[in-house]
This record gives sequence, structure tokens and C-alpha cells, in this order.
Amino acid sequence: MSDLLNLKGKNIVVMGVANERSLAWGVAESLFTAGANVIFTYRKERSLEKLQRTLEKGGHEARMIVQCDVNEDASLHEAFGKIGEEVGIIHGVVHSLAFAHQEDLRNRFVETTRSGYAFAQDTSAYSLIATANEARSYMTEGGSIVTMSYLGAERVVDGYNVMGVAKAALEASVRYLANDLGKENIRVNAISAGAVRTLAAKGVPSFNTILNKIEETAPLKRNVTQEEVADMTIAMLSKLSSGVTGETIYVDAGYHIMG
Ligand code: 1JT
Repeated sequence: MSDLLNLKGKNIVVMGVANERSLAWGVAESLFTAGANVIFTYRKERSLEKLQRTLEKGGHEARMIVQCDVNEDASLHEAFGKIGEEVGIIHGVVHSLAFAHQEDLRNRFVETTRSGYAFAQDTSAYSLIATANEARSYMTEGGSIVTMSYLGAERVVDGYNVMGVAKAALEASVRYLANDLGKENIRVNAISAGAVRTLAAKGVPSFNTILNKIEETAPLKRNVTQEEVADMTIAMLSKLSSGVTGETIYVDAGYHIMG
């Protein structure tokens, strides 16, 4: 299998591990298994501590861990500069980041503030474009960029609100980036992950209801796991998907096809 993936010794940047439930962490674990060199970025000191403990617990060693705040151009530039200097070539990037203010997920959508809208867009959608632009300087052998999206991008999921609009922009950005970066042999795709109980899902009042509805409705009659999202992400990073770019791939037990 590892031969088919061709990820052994490849340098892959993973952004967005908050704790061991994070989708990004699932991807990192599969990357370790595939023999890739995993480079992590983190924003908050607290995430770094958790990451280090999680790595230790799993007996994994990061190739590199770098601080990076995607809301700041200088921070992104510096982080990728350090990564490029250390590893030379970047083969893949996993962008698994999103944020919005609590009140924008709690209040009525019509009450979304200008600043809340801008913040969600900046952190959750623009950050992919800025990341791709920094990473491409070191993706000199071509490569693959994968981001995480959610069904709320194209359907109304009650309560997802401003994040849905940000994910719609993210999925459109994936297509424009794919077109622009294709000439550099860099592929760009999104994984639309089904609901998984992560830190991001914490505090979503309707989350249990969402999980139950998926169990009843989805063709597979169950929810998906962090590992299943990770497996498809690995496929999208690997040689197995060399002909695929600009796509949003659903890993949702088939839920999105239902009427
Ligand atoms: C964010 C949050 C991005 C939660 C997210 C997310 N992408 C998926 N989820 C889970 C989710 C959240 C809501 C939801 C359904 C699924 C929270 C912090 C900001 C970034 O609504 C029904 C709100």
C-alpha cells in the first residue's frame, strides 16, 4: 500500500492540530504510517503542548514544528520560510483550519456582523490562498494541497451560518487555485467531511441531533470516523489521486446525496 501511495520520505505540512480528535491529527497519524516526514504548524502555545504530548503518546516524531498564525501574512511567510529552509522541498500541505466567533454561530444568520463575516472569511477561506502562495515557492516538484470543508458550504445546515458562507468561498477558492497552480503541477482539493465530534463541534448545541439524523438518513446508516476522513485525505495527497484537482470529495457516509 505504501508503494502505491508514494508518500515515503515526502515532506508534508499539517496545519490545524488542536488535539488528538482533530481531523488534522488523524491525517498526521496516517502520514506517519505511510512513512512521510510530517511538519506541523500550530497557532496557540496550548496547541503546541497538546501536540507534543500527543506525538509522544503515539511514539511519533515530527520532522519539524513551527508556529504559524494564518491571520498574519508575516507569520505565514516566516513559517513557510523556516520550513523551506529546513526541508528544501514541500510535497504536500494539509489545511485543516477554520474559525468564526461563537456569537456568529449562535445568533440568527441575518445578524452576522461585518467584522464576524470578515474574520470567518479571513481565517477559514483566505488562509488557504495565502498558504498556497507561500507553500508553492517550495513545491518545486509539484504536489498536493488538501483542505477541509463541510456540507454547510452548499446546503443550509441550521446554525452553521457564517461558516457555511466561508466554506462556500473555500470550495470556490479550491477551484481557482487548482486552475492557477495546475501549471506548476500542484493539485488542490477539498474534503467535505461528515460531522465528526472534534473540538470545533464542541459547543454546537444541535450536534447530537445532527449525528442522529445522519445515522438515520445516510446510505451507510452511520457517521464517519476521523480515520475515514484521514484515509481519503491521504489518498488526495498521494499518487493515487494524481489525476484529480479542483474537486470537493465527500467523506460523509453518502449523506449529501439524499433528498
Ligand atoms: C468551525 C466550527 C468550523 C465548527 C465546525 C467547523 N466545521 C465543521 N464544524 C462542525 C459543525 C459546526 C456547526 C454546525 C455543524 C457542524 C466552530 C468554530 C468555528 C469553526 O452547525 C450545525 C456550528
